[in-house]
Amino acid sequence: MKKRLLSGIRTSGVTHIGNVFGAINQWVQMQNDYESFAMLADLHALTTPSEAVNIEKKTLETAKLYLALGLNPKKTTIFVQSHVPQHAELSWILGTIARLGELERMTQFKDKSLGQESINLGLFAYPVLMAADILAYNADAVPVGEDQKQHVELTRNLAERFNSRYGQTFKIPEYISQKSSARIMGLDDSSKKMSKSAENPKNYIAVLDDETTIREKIKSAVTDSGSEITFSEEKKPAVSNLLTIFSLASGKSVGDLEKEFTGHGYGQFKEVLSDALVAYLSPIQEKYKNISNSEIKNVLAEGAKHAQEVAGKTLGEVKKRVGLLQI
Ligand code: AQP
Repeated sequence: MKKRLLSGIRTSGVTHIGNVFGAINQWVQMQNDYESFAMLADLHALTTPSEAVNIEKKTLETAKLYLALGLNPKKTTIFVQSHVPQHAELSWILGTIARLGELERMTQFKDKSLGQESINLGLFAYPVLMAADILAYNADAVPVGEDQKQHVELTRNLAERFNSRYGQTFKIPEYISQKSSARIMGLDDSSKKMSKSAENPKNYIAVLDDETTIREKIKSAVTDSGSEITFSEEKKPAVSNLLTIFSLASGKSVGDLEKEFTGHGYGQFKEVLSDALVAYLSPIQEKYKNISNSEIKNVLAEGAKHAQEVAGKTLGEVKKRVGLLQI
């Protein structure tokens, strides 16, 4: 029997190359070997209301990007989180075994709540919902960027706690990431990750950015002191990030790129990097344009049906385990 994979993206902001290199490309590679579930996390988007604007439009846009980036609905169940009510139900049950202290330690919560006057319960409970997303499918593998590692660890802890309290129910999922792409940094600040909620759009390259925008953003990307194009996360974090992006977009190794640009300045390096990004993103954008709303809605309807079946089975088992009345 194939192992199961589950992952997802919040349907807020724009999908950027960090999401693609850090997460989606792994799902595309793994869909041949795993029974795969790719979620559009619209309930998670609601936890930051200022970012959750045009959520319906963004859900359709992100779903189309899943297809354009290579997810195949015959191999991957593509579905919207809010179409599968079992996620919220399981989240409530897991919330009864999660501890306040462990949720307070989540760095994403600390970062996102910093400076906020009032913090909503959803933002605090986000990692419990994420645990429910994963455990509802009894996923073996969760391919995500490094920023989500702590949430997968919490999921493992909750699964173990549930199993020991109520009997063996959940598999313990594994966090999967690729070292080279697990943390793409912002173009405007190489000490912070590239992020869809960044205030400055020059922080990221969106998958749907046009050629002019890509060139402008790369031109204004920060670099480091000195003029050599060499990889050193400590000494040259910004240039190292650009080399990583270049390598992922072109398929060339970082070492080969260092050799290719020995003796060249940042200006020329950035121009050729822009060429590589345009060449990488253009065919994806072309595919995206050709996917109609009705086509993607059909994919999501099919996906919801299958996801509900699988998650429904898990929920039935969980309710029995915790002792809720069955009729
Ligand atoms: N910079 C990144 N490098 C590598 N992987 C990344 N991911 C996100 N940013 C990077 C991975 O993409 C998947 C979807 O994440 P998301 O929907 O949370 O997108 P985001 O850009 O991380 O969104 P926000 O709102 O700016 O930040 P957070 O993370 O606070 O929600 C995940 O697998 C993520 O690891």
